Amino acid sequence: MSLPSEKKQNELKARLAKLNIKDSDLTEKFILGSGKGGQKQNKTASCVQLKHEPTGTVVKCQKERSRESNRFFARRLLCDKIEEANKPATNQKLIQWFPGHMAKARRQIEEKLPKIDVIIEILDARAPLSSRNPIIDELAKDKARILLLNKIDLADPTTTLAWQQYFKKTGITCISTNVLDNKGVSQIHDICKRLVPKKAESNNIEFSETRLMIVGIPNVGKSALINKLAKRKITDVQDRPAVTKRQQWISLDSNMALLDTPGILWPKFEDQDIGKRLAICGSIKDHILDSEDIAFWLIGFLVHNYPKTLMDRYKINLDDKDDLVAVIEDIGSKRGYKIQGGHIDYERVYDILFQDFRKGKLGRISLESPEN
Ligand SMILES: Nc1nc2c(ncn2[C@@H]2O[C@H](COP(=O)(O)OP(=O)(O)O)[C@@H](O)[C@H]2O)c(=O)[nH]1
Ligand SMILES: [Mg+2]
Repeated sequence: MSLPSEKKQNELKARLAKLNIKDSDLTEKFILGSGKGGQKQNKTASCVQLKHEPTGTVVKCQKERSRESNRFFARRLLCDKIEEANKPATNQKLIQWFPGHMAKARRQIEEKLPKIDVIIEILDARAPLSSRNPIIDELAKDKARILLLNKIDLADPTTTLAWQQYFKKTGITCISTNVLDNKGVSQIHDICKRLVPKKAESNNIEFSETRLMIVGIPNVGKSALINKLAKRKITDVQDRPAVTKRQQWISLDSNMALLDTPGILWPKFEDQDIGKRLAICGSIKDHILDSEDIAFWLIGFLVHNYPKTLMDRYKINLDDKDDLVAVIEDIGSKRGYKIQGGHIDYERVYDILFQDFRKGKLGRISLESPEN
C-alpha cells in the first residue's frame, strides 16, 4: 500500500498548521486493530489512535494495512473533527430536531403563565445544568418556582447533594425526587403552600386554587410526575408542543390544581458536551448525534470517574485508561459481540453501554457536577 501522495501530505500539513494542531500536542498509539482492513492477517498493530491533548479529541484509524498510511488518515480525521467542533453552527443537526418548535413551545408556555401560581421545573439529576433551559428564568421570573432534581435513583447521591446546595445558593427551592417510586413528591404540596400566600376566598374556583404547571425538556419525568400528583393515569399527557387541546385542570389535595399538559422546554444547544449528556440520558434521540462520538465520550467519562463500575460490570481491567478503543474492544470481546470475521461489533458495544447506563445497571452515575 503506497503512502498518500506528497501533494496530499502537504495539504494535510497546511490544515494542521491552520488549525494550530501541533505534533507535540498529539498522543499517538498503535493498537491491534479489528474490523475492516485485515490487520489480523499481518499481525502488526496498525490501527492508529490519536489524541489531541488540548481539546481532548480522540480519533482512531484502521483504514489501511500500513501503519504509516493510517497515521496520515488519523491526522486528517482529527482535522475534520476539530474543524467541525470549531464551526459556530455546530449544532445544526440538533436544531433540525425541533423544526419551528422552539418559538411555539415558548409561546405556549407564555400563554399559560398568567393562570399559573407555581412552576415546577424538572431537571435530570444526572445532568442538571445540561437538562436546564435558562429561558425559564426569563419566562417565569415573577413566579414561585420549585426545582426538581428527578431520577435520583440513577444519579450519584454525593453529586446530587452538591447540586442541591448549588441551586439553593441561587435562591430557588430545590428538592430531589424519584418520581417513579414516588420519593420526594409529597414535599411539593407543602412547598407550594409555603411559596404561595393563601388566595382570597372566592366562589370562583379559578381564583381560590393554587395552580401548578410542570415544565422541562423531554424525558425528565414530566408525564410521570403529573400521573403521580394526580394519583391516576392521565392518558392524554402530550409531549409535543405542536399538539393543541383544551387544557384540563386536575384537582389535587389542599386546594391545588395542576395543569394536565406540561410545558415543554427544548434542550440547550450551546456546546457539544451538553448534547452528548442529553443523548446519553435519553433526552435527545440517539440517531440525532453520532453514536460513536457519544459512546467514546461516555466511556472516557466512566474510565476516569467511575472505573470500578466499568471493571466490575464488564469484567475488564483498565490497564491503559487512555486507550478507549481498547476498552471498547475489551468489553466487546468479553461479551462475545463479534461480527463476521471475528471482529468486534462496535455498534453493539455502544448500544449496551447506553442501555446499561439508562437502566442504572452501571450503578448511580452523574454526568456533571457543580465543580466542573
Ligand atoms: N429511574 C427513573 N426513571 C424515571 C423517573 N421519572 C421518570 N422516569 C422514566 O423516564 C422516562 C421519561 O419519563 P416521562 O414522564 O415520559 O418524561 P417526560 O418526557 O418529561 O414526560 C420514562 O421511562 C419514565 O418511566 C425516576 O425518578 N427514576
Ligand atoms: Mg411526557
